[in-house]
Amino acid sequence: MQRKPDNGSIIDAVIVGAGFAGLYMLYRLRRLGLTARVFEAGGGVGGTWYWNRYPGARCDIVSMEYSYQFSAELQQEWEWTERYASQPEILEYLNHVADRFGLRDGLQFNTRVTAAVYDDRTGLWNIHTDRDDHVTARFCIMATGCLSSANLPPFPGLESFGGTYYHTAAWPHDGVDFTGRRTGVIGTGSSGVQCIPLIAKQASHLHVFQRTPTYVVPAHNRPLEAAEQERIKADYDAFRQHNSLEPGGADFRTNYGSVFDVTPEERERIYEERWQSGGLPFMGAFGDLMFDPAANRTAQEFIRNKIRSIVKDPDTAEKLCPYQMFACKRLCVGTNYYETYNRDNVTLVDISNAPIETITEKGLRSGGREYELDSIVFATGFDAMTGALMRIDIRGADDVALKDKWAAGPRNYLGLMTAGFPNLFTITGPGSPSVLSNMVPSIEYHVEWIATFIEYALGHGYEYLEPALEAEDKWVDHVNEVADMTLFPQCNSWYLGANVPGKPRVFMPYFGYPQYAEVCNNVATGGYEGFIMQPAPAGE
Ligand code: NA7
Repeated sequence: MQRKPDNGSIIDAVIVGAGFAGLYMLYRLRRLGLTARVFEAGGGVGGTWYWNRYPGARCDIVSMEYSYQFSAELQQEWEWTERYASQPEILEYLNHVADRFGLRDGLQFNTRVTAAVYDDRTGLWNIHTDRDDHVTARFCIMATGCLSSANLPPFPGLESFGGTYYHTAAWPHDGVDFTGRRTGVIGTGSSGVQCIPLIAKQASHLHVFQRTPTYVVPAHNRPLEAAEQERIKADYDAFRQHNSLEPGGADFRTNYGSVFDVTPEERERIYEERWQSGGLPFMGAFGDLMFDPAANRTAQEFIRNKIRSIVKDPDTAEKLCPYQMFACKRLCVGTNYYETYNRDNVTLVDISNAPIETITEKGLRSGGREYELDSIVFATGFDAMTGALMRIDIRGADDVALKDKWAAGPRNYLGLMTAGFPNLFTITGPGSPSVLSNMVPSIEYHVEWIATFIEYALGHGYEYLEPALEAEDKWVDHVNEVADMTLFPQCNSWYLGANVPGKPRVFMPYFGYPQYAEVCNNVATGGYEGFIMQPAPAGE
């Protein structure tokens, strides 16, 4: 059913989401002289950084890289205080960006987009919200984020729980005090790894319920020295340019040589050096780590040995040892993570063979035993990459639902547009480097690409943009071929949708930021090959 727009006028674009992507998209469209409105479910800017306020929440990409580069002035004037920015600091940064670039009047908070419906007659999108907004726009741009739809598995009995419970991705704004509380954390991905050491310091006892152990490398977070910051700022462009050529678009100091080019002693030395310097660049130690299982096993063994050397109780250490491919689930970056299991008030419960049967009034039951808890923290992750899109009733040409088109997994061209949904863009959607890259440069790349495409199209009298089905099919095949060359698809990760029961098992991100950017640059400079561009439908 068609509904009338609230004010009868047509705007150029609706943007869904006010995180890094939505804010910058608004800025770029305004610079083109276009009208745009941003709807955001949260009560402020920030996207995933608005919601994920759990103790210890911080980015695992260093702050000098996890930041916008579109404005040289912004880059120069903003001072990060730590090597890895905490959630509050990132939120402060995004609020500063919203103010500095005068974006606030384009943002509408506490408003969830419920439906986006394309009108074949007019070539316009009708966007509806839970606050009864009905807006008509030429373009609909999904800046909905990759990790924004929280995954709370349907544990039976949750409603009977007599204590308090929280999801890491919907954390109370005034914080939670676990002092004196018997607490359980379910989940040991990045969120669990970050919050467990801090909750352990407060709780009277902490039970960690672990289904799959993950590889955790130390962050070695520290204050960011002024000299270090100044050195980068002296030639920020060169720093950014260098990083954009890395596979993940971030400075992993990638060594493209093989694990087997060096002696076992040299390999150990290199791993140790990476372990001591900390963070995700551990993945850059050798070029074949994510391609050759034998190479990968050497990193696995190094980390398992580290766990055994840190964790005093051999039984607990063994339970913490992962055996899946290293980093094929997102590598976690922690602070005192393994050390926390040496505390007397922390117990690791291996639920790999004894899933949580039910939440009870007093706690939860697993393996036939009841654990009494005052608080439960669900660190159970996200319906990643597609979850936020699927929550919106998106209908394209001929009233086809995106849910139906993507029932067997997402399909699109360049991760940017999907056939049958004209003028609908996704920023860092599946089929693009997104979560396998430094998100902020990937977002900026997409925003600039989309803005340039829209400018080009409107300049040529085209108001109808859609990828050709053939181009889309080829791109989907290519994304899969590239993924299959790597070890990433080889374990149950959220990259594959494996963490959400019933979700189709498809590897969603594209591996290789520089290669991806090259393809997209060529498509643009070649006159947008693979896209259908036409004048707007005549309408009524
Ligand atoms: P993740 O990485 O998806 O981790 C979720 C954790 O929750 C993981 O250990 C899961 O075990 C566990 N989980 C999920 N469902 C269940 C059930 N039903 N029972 C027990 N345990 C469960 O999410 P995060 O929030 O930690 O991190 C997401 C990304 O945010 C991260 O990768 C960074 O990019 C930032 P599993 O491994 O599936 O066996």
